[in-house]
Amino acid sequence: MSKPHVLVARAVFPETISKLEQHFEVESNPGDETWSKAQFIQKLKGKQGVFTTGSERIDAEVLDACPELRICANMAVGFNNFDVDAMTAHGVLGTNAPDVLTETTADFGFALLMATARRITESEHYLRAGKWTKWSFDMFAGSDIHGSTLGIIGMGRIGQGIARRGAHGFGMKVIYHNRSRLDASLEAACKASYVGKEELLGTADHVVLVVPYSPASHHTIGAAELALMKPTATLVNVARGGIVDDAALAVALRERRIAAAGLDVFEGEPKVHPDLLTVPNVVLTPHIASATIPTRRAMADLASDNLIGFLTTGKALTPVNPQVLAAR
Ligand code: 8YV
Repeated sequence: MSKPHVLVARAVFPETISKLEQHFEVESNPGDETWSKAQFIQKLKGKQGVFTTGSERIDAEVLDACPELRICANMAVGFNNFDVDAMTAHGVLGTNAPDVLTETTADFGFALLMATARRITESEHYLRAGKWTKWSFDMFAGSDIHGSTLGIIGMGRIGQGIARRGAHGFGMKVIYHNRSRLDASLEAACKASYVGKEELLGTADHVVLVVPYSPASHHTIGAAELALMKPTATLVNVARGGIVDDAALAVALRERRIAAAGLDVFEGEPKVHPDLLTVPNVVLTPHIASATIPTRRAMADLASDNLIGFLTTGKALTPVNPQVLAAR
């Protein structure tokens, strides 16, 4: 019996390709070439599965052009690159890679918060530029983390990880806003209190965004929300580009309407709004929150296990549209 055909859309660990090759005829992208949508569709034609990394859009155009496709396995917890309704209508399963990146991403969210509040990169740039000729009492004075109020918008697994770090490690008071309130035991574990979004924005010293992207969460933070924040507050986005209106944020930072921001994700990334590149009070990182080798291996393993499980036995570990499994 011939093996199913699978496309791996981006460069990944060689071991991931070897593992997939035990089960499938694999076409991969070892040079990590950037494919246009037309090239992607051309390569995907005739394949039953695709390994994606979160940046390849799977929509009706792709699905109509590739009727043999049965599964798209994302090496990412976020799956806003999937048009889930169109996939379900075409009987195509989507899978994501949750849990395995939770603690690594929460570590990074906290690191970005600390770098932002304590002006670590801004002061390093100053030193590297040879501008440090004399110490002064208020040089790069930032804001405290310990004992401050941490406001988390989006209290899923990663949000809870950041809350636990803040409450237990740094004695922060944690408030959160989420589509639905957590049950009492989870709130107790995170020492977190549920508040409305406006109250959170007006109260928190540090606001961290960990909400999934959808049309409903587009520009969760825009000019109006930034205006509610304290002028001393910081904002961190480790969620998705588009959750923050980057142009409005650049204005708020330049005019010091908030103190600082830390961004790992951007609207239209890898492009970054040019105004963000010129304001000093923002820490910018290139979407690396889950980037440790053990975690990226675990994400690649989970995505490949989903492909192997579904195409060989009809089962998947982490489906995002399980109705496709139920309909089989
Ligand atoms: C990924 C992420 O590394 O998992 C996610 O949703 O944002 C990151 O962990 C990125 O999407 C590329 O795979």
